[in-house]
Amino acid sequence: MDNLLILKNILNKYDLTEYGVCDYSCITNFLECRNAIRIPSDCKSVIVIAFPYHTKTELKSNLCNYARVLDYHIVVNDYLKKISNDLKEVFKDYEFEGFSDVSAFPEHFCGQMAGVGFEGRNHLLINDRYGSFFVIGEIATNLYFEASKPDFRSCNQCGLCIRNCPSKALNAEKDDFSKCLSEVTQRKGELTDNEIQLIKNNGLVWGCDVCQNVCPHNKNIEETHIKEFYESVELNLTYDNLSILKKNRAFGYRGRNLLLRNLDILYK
Ligand code: B12
Ligand code: SF4
Ligand code: SF4
Repeated sequence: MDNLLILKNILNKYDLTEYGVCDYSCITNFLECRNAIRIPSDCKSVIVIAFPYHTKTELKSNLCNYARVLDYHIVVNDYLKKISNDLKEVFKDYEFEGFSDVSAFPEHFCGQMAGVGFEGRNHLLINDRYGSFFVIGEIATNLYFEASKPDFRSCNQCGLCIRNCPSKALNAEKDDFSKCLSEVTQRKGELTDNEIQLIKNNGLVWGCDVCQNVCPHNKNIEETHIKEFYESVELNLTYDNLSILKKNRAFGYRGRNLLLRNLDILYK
């Protein structure tokens, strides 16, 4: 059987339909990451997979969408391990190494090259089925898979993400992600008065989804079918559930003090 068909059958087993393959040789913009040593030395292909996480609730929340569900690093890496094991059973002589987020791969770029989605002006990758509400996981391998067709479509360039960005990180002149509310909520140490006000005005303890919520490509998208996500929704981080959520949410790694600081900004 053809390599791609075997891959398709394995991913179908996990109901993962939005994926593609990017040639390793086309990646020149690697990020600095301690995990880089796990990339197979004779790597040929990168299998890029979209993991949708939106649970479509309209209720008010003090967390961005991905932070309302089980830590995607745990969930995605678990899927990637299972998929890698399945692949290894068929292709015994080859290596398969999974990564997500904590990765030397520039995941936007790899996703675009693998045809998983196109780049939005808000810097997020947009998929026809799930909009931009998915995280990316990839498997690097020294087995050659034929590369997918890259997705060079453009978003509709309506400018809504720029006009609504609360921190002006997205800017018609020049974007500056050091201002991004998502970045501010995870920055350790003292925040400036403006940054404190930004957290207060937006009512968010962790992350920001404004540039996704306003995007027309996110209308009528499908919600997640990944049970680890839809079964674990917790809308708010509170003083009471902090100890529990710290253990299994993507924000846990930043530590209790930072989360308490953000809660205090909002509620004290
Ligand atoms: C650092 C980081 C951040 C930083 C900086 C973000 C930034 N845009 O620079 C902060 C903390 C602000 C952040 C915030 C968020 N992040 Co983040 N982040 C990352 C991380 C770890 C590295 C990104 C990076 O530094 N890339 C390197 C720089 C050079 O790339 P770049 O700025 O995107 O630019 C390159 C290309 O993308 C391209 N490019 C840039 N812009 C454009 C535009 C067009 C039109 C085209 C064609 C190309 C292009 O050219 C550049 C040169 O190579 C990635 C994971 C990873 N390993 O890739 C996740 C990642 C990008 N983040 C992700 C998410 C979900 C978010 C948030 C939505 C989380 C939230 N809800 O709060 C926000 C969204 C903010 C935003 N609008 O981008 C997801 C994106 C999923 C998706 N569908 O696209 C990723 C891929 C993690 C994952 N595993 O899924 N993030
Ligand atoms: S995540 Fe929020 S602050 Fe950051 S660019 Fe998007 S809208 Fe702006
Ligand atoms: S809000 Fe408009 S400009 Fe921004 S990413 Fe979506 S379609 Fe593109």
